[in-house]
Amino acid sequence: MWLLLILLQAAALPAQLCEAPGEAAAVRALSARLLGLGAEAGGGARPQDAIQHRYSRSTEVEWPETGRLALYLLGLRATCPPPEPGPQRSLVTWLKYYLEEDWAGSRRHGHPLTSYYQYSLGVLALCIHHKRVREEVIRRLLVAEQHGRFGHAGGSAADTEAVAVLAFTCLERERLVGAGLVAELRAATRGARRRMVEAQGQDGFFGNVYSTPWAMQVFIATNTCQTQPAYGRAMAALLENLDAFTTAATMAQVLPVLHGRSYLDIASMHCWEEPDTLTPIGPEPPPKMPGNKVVQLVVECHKPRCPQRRLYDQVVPVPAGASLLDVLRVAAAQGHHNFTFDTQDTPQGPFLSRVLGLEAQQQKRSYWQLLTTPNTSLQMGE
Ligand code: B12
Repeated sequence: MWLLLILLQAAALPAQLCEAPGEAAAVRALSARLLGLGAEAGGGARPQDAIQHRYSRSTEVEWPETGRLALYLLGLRATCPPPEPGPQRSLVTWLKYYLEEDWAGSRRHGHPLTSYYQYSLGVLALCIHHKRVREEVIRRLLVAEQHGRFGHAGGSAADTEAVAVLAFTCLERERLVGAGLVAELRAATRGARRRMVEAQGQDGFFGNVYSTPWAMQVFIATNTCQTQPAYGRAMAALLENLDAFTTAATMAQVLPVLHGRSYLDIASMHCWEEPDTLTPIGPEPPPKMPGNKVVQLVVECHKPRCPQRRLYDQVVPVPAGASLLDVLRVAAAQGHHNFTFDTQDTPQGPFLSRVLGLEAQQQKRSYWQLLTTPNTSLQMGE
């Protein structure tokens, strides 16, 4: 729900430079679908009450929640809360603390306890709240960017790179760092933008469809959206593929861009009442495909965790339109081959957390990767 808040106010921002050409109806429909998801997930407690409760309960941190708190604070600010001292003040302090924990973790382990993606979100959210961050904390991100340390095993670094560069641009724009560091951040931003343009795919995407909105925010935030042809190509590709954005998290990442906005605009929003004219649209059931298919479901786990590499290899008959999640459910229901799995709900959808009793361990940076033969990483499992 907190992701949603950033978007609803998009219309209440100052003059627009990078607006999506045409397609206003499709963009509005996407906003209405996100509103529908928010209404579904909203349930009882208001998100701000739940968050306040969580952070007032204890002073002990089990594991930093840098990214979630950063996103929440960005969303909260975008809803134009009453001026400080308000609830956001203590949350900003928590975020600063989490970021420090992540920084200390990165010195010990060579990477933040959460991830560089969450670390970047933390720096960005603090910057949007005009909070200074120690130079050493910023330098950590800068050095990671300069040395290409943003990738996850088997995953693209495009999303993280873009969020980090947005954070750099914010620090520069809000004048929260000294002249020497500004020059370095500016150089890193320029370099990253050039690499994004060079790596743009034939399909118009920077990375894939989901990382493209983040990359486009970089062009918006650095006022290069109008002069850079790669931005126009990416926008055209995005408008052709809006159906790919079905989860709250991905919708929240794409909608600002479709309004020609970046998260940096939150820092200078003009707040006023908006007419409430958007009607939520509930999620549509996926279209039914006739017929059946068989899927070869293989589970592998590497040493040292598993002495035996291949843990499962069975054929699973499913309806033609079945998602990976459907396949896993059918395999589990088959029972006689003892297949089991578990998922965790995230704003991104159900995250596969346990297979055959083996749990993904965030703290040990192990996770279940979804591949299709021979070795292609899936973009989604639903
Ligand atoms: C970091 C990251 C990961 C890490 C997460 C653990 C960690 N150490 O942080 C790891 C490497 C494990 C990971 C795995 C995968 N990821 Co990932 N991931 C990200 C990234 C860069 C940041 C997520 C984050 O921290 N968000 C901020 C925090 C505060 O929000 P959160 O909701 O708490 O985040 C959690 C969930 O997002 C979850 N998560 C991460 N990835 C995915 C993917 C899916 C499908 C789901 C349901 C959940 C999920 O882990 C996050 C940390 O706990 C995003 C980029 C983006 N644009 O969002 C891609 C992203 C979410 N991942 C993506 C994908 C495709 C995957 C994989 C399916 C890749 C694969 N083929 O195996 C797997 C998930 C497999 C599974 N077991 O279900 C896509 C999702 C696209 C979509 N359909 O919505 C994204 C958008 C990247 C992209 N541009 O394609 N990912």
